[in-house]
Amino acid sequence: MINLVLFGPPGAGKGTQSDMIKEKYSLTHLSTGDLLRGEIKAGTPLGIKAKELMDQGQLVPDEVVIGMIDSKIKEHKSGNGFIFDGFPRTVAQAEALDNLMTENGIAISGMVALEVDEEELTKRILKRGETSGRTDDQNEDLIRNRVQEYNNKTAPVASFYEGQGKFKSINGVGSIEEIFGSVCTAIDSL
Ligand code: B4P
Repeated sequence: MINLVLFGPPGAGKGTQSDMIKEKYSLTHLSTGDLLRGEIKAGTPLGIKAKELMDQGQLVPDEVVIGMIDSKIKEHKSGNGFIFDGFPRTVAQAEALDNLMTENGIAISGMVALEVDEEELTKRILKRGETSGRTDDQNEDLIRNRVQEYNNKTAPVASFYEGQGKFKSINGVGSIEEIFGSVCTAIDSL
């Protein structure tokens, strides 16, 4: 069983790589971004609140995303394992994830981080914004806010896994296939 955290700043390619990783290793893909966009589309009270924050480039409260992940872990824990994409995004979320995994008799195998510089991230997100319809993808100020939220609140999550000896970092710039090769090497070494 592999339980992987795929990590990196907004637009680093977490969603792109997750789609390929889940096929190769037959994992359950849990993306908090996708789950939140599902709530927005369904017009739920949670989705309405989340949209307000996401449209400002801010994180959604920890208890909301932890609650969503809790029910998904319970639902899929008998599978081959999980790929967590965009979660945990704060140290509080990382601690909660460790507790949820323990409660369910499983554990995180490791974190793989995609390293991408801010100029490249901005370029990718603006390009995606041309077709994604995502309101959080469409202007540079908003993207800067998202990167700032990442630097302040999310980057420390890497040290959390480094402290547990479960951290691997790879270059996230290059072709999607090249990066996938490096991701697989990192996963196989966990
Ligand atoms: P997410 O949905 O997680 O979005 P993301 O960080 O922008 O995307 P990702 O890194 O997956 O990029 P992608 O592969 O698509 O989060 C959105 C928002 O939801 C957050 O800002 C926050 O408000 C909220 N949220 C989500 N989870 C949360 C949590 N746990 N706690 C609190 N709030 C939370 O790649 C981006 C683009 O680059 C794509 O167009 C792709 O085609 C392109 N690309 C990918 N790889 C490339 C490569 N190698 N070369 C060139 N382009 C590439």
